Amino acid sequence: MRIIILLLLSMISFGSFADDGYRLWLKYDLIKNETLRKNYAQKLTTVSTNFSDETAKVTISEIQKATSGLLGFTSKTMTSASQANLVLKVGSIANKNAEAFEIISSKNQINITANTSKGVLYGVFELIRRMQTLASLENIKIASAPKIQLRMLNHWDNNNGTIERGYAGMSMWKWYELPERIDPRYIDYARANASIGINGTVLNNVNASARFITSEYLGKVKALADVFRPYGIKVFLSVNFASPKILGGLKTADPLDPEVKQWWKNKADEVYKLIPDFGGFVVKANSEGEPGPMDFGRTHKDGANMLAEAMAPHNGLIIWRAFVYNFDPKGDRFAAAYNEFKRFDGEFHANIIIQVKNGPIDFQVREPISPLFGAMEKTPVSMEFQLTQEYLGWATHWVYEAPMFEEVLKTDTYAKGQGSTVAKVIDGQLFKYPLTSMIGVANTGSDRNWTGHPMAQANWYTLGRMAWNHEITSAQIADEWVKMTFRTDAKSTETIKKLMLESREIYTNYTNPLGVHHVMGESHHFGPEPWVEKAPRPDWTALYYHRADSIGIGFDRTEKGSNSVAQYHLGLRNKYSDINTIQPEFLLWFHHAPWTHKLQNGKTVWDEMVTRYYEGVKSAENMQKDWASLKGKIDSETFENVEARLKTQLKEALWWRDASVVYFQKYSKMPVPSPYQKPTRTFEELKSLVDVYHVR
Ligand code: GCV
Repeated sequence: MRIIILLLLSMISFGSFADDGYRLWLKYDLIKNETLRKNYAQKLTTVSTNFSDETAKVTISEIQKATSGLLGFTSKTMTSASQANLVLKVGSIANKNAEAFEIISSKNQINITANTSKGVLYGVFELIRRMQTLASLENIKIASAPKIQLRMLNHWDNNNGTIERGYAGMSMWKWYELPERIDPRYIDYARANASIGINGTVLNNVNASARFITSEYLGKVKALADVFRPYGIKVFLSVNFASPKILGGLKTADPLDPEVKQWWKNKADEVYKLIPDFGGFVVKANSEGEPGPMDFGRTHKDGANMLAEAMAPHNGLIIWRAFVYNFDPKGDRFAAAYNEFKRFDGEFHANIIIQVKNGPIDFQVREPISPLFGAMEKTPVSMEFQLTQEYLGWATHWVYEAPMFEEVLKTDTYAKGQGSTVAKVIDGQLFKYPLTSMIGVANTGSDRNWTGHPMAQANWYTLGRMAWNHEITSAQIADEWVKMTFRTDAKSTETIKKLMLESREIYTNYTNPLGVHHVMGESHHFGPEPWVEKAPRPDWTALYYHRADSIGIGFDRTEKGSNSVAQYHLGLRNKYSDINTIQPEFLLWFHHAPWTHKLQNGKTVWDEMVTRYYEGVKSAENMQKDWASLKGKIDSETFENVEARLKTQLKEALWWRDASVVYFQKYSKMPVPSPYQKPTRTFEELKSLVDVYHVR
């Protein structure tokens, strides 16, 4: 019997088992090290709680799942703390944050205490994470509290089951089955989110169908809210600004119209009657064809404040997106959001958050920060990251996004002198924002492994962990995630971490070196299409951004050009303004650099661009080699899945490289520098490859 068990254990640890990835990072496979297991077990044989709400039930259930999987027995519940090893307690702790927790362990006991049951749940997940990563439970003394209040996913899911920019199947929300049937997946979704501190979910696309706030749909939304509540997750909805017309039959949706105001008030009352802890509305207004207050000669401020008034009696939030840009032939899309919102700073109601995208253009591969971070002193602004890889190779390219988020959060806005980082803006420290939030556009779908690319699960994981504590580095997050997800030997763990940490730069090199941006396929946003010169709007072309000509390449945003750089505080402006000292990664975001301009490494812009395209491809090839070393070290299903995707990635990296080099060479007229070989495919051949994606 012992032999069979050992055999089974070794099969688990050496990856002979297939794993479909459904369990995400919450894998509770038996810990092989017997001493460690016994050590953990001593502290977890029995558990007690001094609270008995719905959260208590899911907390105990999670402890029992974890112990039975990791340790091979199920913790017994005790009625009194004196009989228990694991004591879960709602009490008063030093940090008054409702989500904070403390973990203190002594020889045979662990105490997790929090001000609320939700805080205890987070503490329990921290404890489980420690066991999953095989960390010691001896003498723990942890006090933890989130740095950001609202840590949220935004699903761009439509009510017909499709997901805008979704690459992992269809929507997980089965609207046609709700409210009667609760898919068990909803519970696993809530567990996964709670385990990383995510406490809000916007269920639907910001390009919102008005249907989501009909009585019919609100009943369905309530069913989901009831599932998520014990896990501390609040539900939000994106709303269509024209709803009073579409649903209410009113003649207008003018935010200053008394009937419109009343319509929204009634709607808010209806929502809160059903879902008393409803989070709020997210609004994309007057952006990319969505309706908004400007349709009626009003402003973003008028629209947001009107909705905020309707929600205020219920403590509901309005999250108003700053992603707005009208085409201005003399302007620069880069500057649009700042121009629109800066002037209203301080004039928004107290329950409004202005949600700013990561990047003044649109979640590009590498963007400088939005100038709005650091500009809004009296209005809370929040960070919108994009987890789904719209511009990062969908689900065939491996891009671990944490280094990108880290880079952005650490960027200094210089708003109040040196050290005024984006992190300090959005966590409220810098301007004392009363509301703080970080959201990620979700990368989940109905695929069995949730995210399509198995490694993209790490991006979801990152959002939660960074929103809780933006001081954790991307390397630390990778370390946790790999250990929890793969539980493999130390060398393999290091290999996967290395691949993760390098992946974003590799992708950037073969797609958008030196700050080239918005050169992806038109509308579907996949693959290279730098030659797009005509689109429904000029600022949807590639040419608008790269501006390649016989002299050089890049968008001049200095004072000689659009002067958008002036929207930054001086410290940052200086970093970007000088073509000779700017970090090469941002060069073409701010300068129209001559092809022959010499970078600090002595190479010309053209040579450095070409080098990066080629080196990016070479690195993509190396990713395959590194991955191959993991055969037998992780489960075979994930191994083969990633192995295949890496092949596609390399094929597409070559496509990006060749298409970009051949196209830009038409302008530079410079040779491909040695030791690199000129692409053999013709421009026409490369151009035609994109058609495959256009018919999707
Ligand atoms: C939801 C980009 C995307 C759109 C998205 C929009 C937004 O333009 O391509 O699909 O729409 O951003 O964030 O509103």
